[in-house]
Amino acid sequence: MTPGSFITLEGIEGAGKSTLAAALTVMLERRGVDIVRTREPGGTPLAERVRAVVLEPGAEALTPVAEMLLMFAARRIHLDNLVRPALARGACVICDRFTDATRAYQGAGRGVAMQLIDHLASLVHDGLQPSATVLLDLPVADGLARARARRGEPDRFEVEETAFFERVRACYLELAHAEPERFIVLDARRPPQELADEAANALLARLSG
Ligand code: Z5A
Repeated sequence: MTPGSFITLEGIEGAGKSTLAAALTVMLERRGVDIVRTREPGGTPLAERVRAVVLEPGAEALTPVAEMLLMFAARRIHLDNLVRPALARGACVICDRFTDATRAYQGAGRGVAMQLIDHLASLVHDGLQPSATVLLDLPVADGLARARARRGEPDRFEVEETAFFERVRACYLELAHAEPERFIVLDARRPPQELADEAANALLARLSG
C-alpha cells in the first residue's frame, strides 16, 4: 500500500466501522503496512475531551452549528497532532469517521448548510483529503438494533429518531455516488470477515503502486 495513505471508514451507527477498523489493521499489518488506527471525533487526548463534550447529553442547548464547530475543532486538533505526523512519516492512517460524517450528520441530519461544511472542511483539512473511504451501508433498523443491543446510556445521537438516521444514510450514499473513485461501498449485513477481506482487497488494489 502506498505509504501515507489516509483511509476513512463511514456508515450509520452500528454499521461495523470499529469492527472493520480492527480487522483491517491486523490484516494490513501482517502485510507489513505501518498502520495508525484512530477515530473521530477524538483520536488524541485533547480531541477526545472535545468528543466527550459533543456526545454527552446535557441540559444546555447544543445547536447544530455549535455541534459542527466542535466536530471541526476536534478534527483540526486530531489532524495537527496525530494524522499529519503519521502520514508524514509514511504510515497509513485508518480513521473511523471523518468529514463525510459531518456532511451526513450535521448536514443531512441536522440541517446545517453543506456550503458551510465544505467551507470549514477546506480550512480545517488544509489540502488533506482521504485517499479512500469505505462506506459500510445497511438498513437503519439493522444498524440501530446492533448499536442499541450493546449500549447503556444513549448519547446525543442515539436518542434521534429513525428519520434522522435515514437522512444520514441517504446522504452517505449520495456522497459515494458523487465520488466513486474515492468510495468503496460494502453491504454491511455481510459477515465481518467477508467485509474485511473485501475492504482489504479493494484498498490494496486502489492504493498500491
Ligand atoms: N459524528 C458526527 O455527528 N459528526 C462527525 O463529524 C463525526 C461524528 C466525526 C460517535 O461516533 C458519533 O459522532 C456518531 C456520529 C457522530 N453518532 N452516531 N450515530 P462513533 O463512530 O464513535 O459512534 P457510532 O457510529 O455510534 O459507533 P458504533 O455504534 O460503535 O458503530 P460501529 O463502529 O459502526 O460498529 P461496531 O462497534 O463495529 O459494531 C456494532 C455492533 O455490531 C457490535 O456488537 C459488533 O459486534 C456488531 N457487528 C459489527 N459488524 C458486524 C457484522 N458485519 N455483522 C453482524 N454484526 C456486526
